[in-house]
Amino acid sequence: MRNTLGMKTNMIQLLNEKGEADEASLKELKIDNDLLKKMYHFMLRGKVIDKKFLNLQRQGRIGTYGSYRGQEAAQVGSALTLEKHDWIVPSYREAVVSMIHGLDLKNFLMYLKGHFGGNRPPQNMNLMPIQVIIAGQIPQAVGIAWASKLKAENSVTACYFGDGATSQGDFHEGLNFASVMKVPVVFFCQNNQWAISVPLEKQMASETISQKAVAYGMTGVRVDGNDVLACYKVTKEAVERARRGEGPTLIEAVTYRQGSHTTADDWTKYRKREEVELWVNQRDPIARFEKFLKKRGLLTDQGIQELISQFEEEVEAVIEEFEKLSPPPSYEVFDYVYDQPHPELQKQKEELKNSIQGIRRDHHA
Ligand SMILES: Cc1ncc(C[n+]2csc(CCOP(=O)(O)OP(=O)(O)O)c2C)c(N)n1
Ligand SMILES: [Mg+2]
Repeated sequence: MRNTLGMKTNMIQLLNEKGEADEASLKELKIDNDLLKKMYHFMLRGKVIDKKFLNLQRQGRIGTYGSYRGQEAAQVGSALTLEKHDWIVPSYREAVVSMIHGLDLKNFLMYLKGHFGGNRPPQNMNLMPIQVIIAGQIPQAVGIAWASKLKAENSVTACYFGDGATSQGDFHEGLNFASVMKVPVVFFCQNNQWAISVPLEKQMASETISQKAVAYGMTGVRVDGNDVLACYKVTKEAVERARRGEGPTLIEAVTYRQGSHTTADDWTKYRKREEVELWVNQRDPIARFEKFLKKRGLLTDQGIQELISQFEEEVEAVIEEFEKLSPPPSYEVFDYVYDQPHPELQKQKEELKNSIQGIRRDHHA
């Protein structure tokens, strides 16, 4: 059996591509109009930010950038089920998740602009730094969840990663440990069907990612990742199970990366234009949600334009303010390695500082 996306079943969907929702589930989940609008605002804001950042990279104003366009529903639907005291352990593609959890745009810009402190989330936020090592964050997330279990903090850890990460040893070790120790963790895999230029079928022989949960004795769920309502439902249920002490869940959110892997990549070299166009023109998560919201009388074309302008102004203002800052001195590179300063690194930092000052003196002489 195939669903409206033409994909294999067992994929949970609450909102179809015509913009029709399963009203009974909405009621059951207590999704009211305010929450629907909140979901939409975060998705649209994410889209505006993503577009702006791609342009900034093209203009040489930030470093390499990895677009998350097309994955907004998976990120917003899942992140909105978490409490502030829950932990988020992201990869590099979850900017929207991190911002929902409280990370401000300025912090994200600092990272993209290469500030050494830019990948250090504020101390009062239960958010881990961006992880670029594929799957490296999975055992770390399990450790965090185990610690919060031992401390009886009642917090849940949401660990995000891509389809490619499921081929790494860290994924399997992490899931096994989490299940054996029954730790409160939700593994949220954004299956965007590509690991740079490697398609899913070339990196695994199993039919789905969610079925891998069976081997570890945990719940596995496959969800339409372009359906914000379904992503909200399955994550909410997984978070509740974890909070009740019933252990981890593996969620596979089936979605699609509409753009290139990063600005250092060119998807035209390995993907068919028709495939990309299908997902961009017919399966876009934001367009689908807009259809639904319009039918419900919660959104108009004019309203969309007003929101876009509002978000654009907000982003412009943050960028303008940020670009007034001078770049960080190079010796700051030593400041973010260890929690406490290390004498050898301190020595190296002083050396670099002195040599920079020496260069400046020679330059001015
Ligand atoms: C351990 C490791 N191996 C290889 C890489 C190079 N690399 C960077 S992104 C990537 C693909 C990851 O694909 P996926 O997990 O599906 O995430 P996506 O980029 O699609 O969100 C690879 C192989 C890396 N960063 N870390
Ligand atoms: Mg991927």
